[in-house]
Amino acid sequence: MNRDQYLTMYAQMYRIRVFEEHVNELYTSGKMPGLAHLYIGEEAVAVGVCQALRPDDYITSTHRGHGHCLAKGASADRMFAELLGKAPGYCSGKGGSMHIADQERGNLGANAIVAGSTGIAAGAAFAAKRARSDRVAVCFFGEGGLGQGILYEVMNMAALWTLPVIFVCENNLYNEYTPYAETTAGDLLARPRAFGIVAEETDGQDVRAVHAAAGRAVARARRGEGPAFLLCQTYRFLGHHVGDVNRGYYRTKDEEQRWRAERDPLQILMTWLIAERIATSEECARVGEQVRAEVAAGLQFALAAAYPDPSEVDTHVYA
Ligand SMILES: Cc1ncc(C[n+]2csc(CCOP(=O)(O)OP(=O)(O)O)c2C)c(N)n1
Repeated sequence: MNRDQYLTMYAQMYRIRVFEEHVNELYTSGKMPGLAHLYIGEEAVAVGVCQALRPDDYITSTHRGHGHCLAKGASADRMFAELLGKAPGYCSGKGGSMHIADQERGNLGANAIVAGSTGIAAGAAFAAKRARSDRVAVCFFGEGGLGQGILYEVMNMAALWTLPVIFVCENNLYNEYTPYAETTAGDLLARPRAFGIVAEETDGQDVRAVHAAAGRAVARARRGEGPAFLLCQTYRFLGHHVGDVNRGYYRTKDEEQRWRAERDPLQILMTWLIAERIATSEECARVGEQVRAEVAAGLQFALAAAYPDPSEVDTHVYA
């Protein structure tokens, strides 16, 4: 990895952070319809994985999908437009936060059904294999997905058919308001391994660790060696969704403050870049300023954009 690649990873994580801060503000000030599940705190997972992918590789995403979409190369202006239901949005404003997709960059879509998109990713991997391309498909899912039957059907097929699919489990410790340990038995990595799938655990707050682990999984899949499973240990800094502001009944403020102070993925990368003399704190600050300006301009674009014409209400909604 060279300096530019590290700074790109820093900028991508920063872009997700700032985008989501705006989303939180849009929602709490009543400007955004629907609901949003923020990814703040988990940025290193999406960025570390997507930086190991090519533009023509596929991803599938979740209800907590803004970070995946931005990390795969989407731009903030059209994403804000989508969240606000505006015409220039990636799905003409008809998908919103939980159904955003960006086909041009291989993002086959967010999905509100827990683990629902694992089957779509395996399908994309199957298609890539049949077409004799070396594209791979990544499916992101939360550890709540470990309780869904579809994941096990998909892992079984992916292993049997040696599909180039990488299962990225984002363990942020909570399924909605329930600690995952109360719902999930046994050794998590033993589950994919039971199907013969190579599985690895990584520090989801350290973008370099995620990137290295994802790189290994992607290289195997491209060589035709089949699926892999990446367990990324992470934490969401905010609520399950934007309305989940009083979290005291399921986790403590102390715990949240500890993660923010000690395990912030942006801080971890910046500290390392400075310690290794790859970038100065001023250079990192400049990257942050540029990203802030770009995201703010994207928001203004979306706020000023038109809603879709009412005559289009039934276009793009049926296949
Ligand atoms: C099949 C299904 N069951 C229940 C829900 C309601 N639900 C939405 S998010 C969520 C918890 C998801 O936890 P996890 O998969 O760990 O993802 P996280 O929200 O932590 O990112 C649940 C149960 C759903 N969307 N889909």
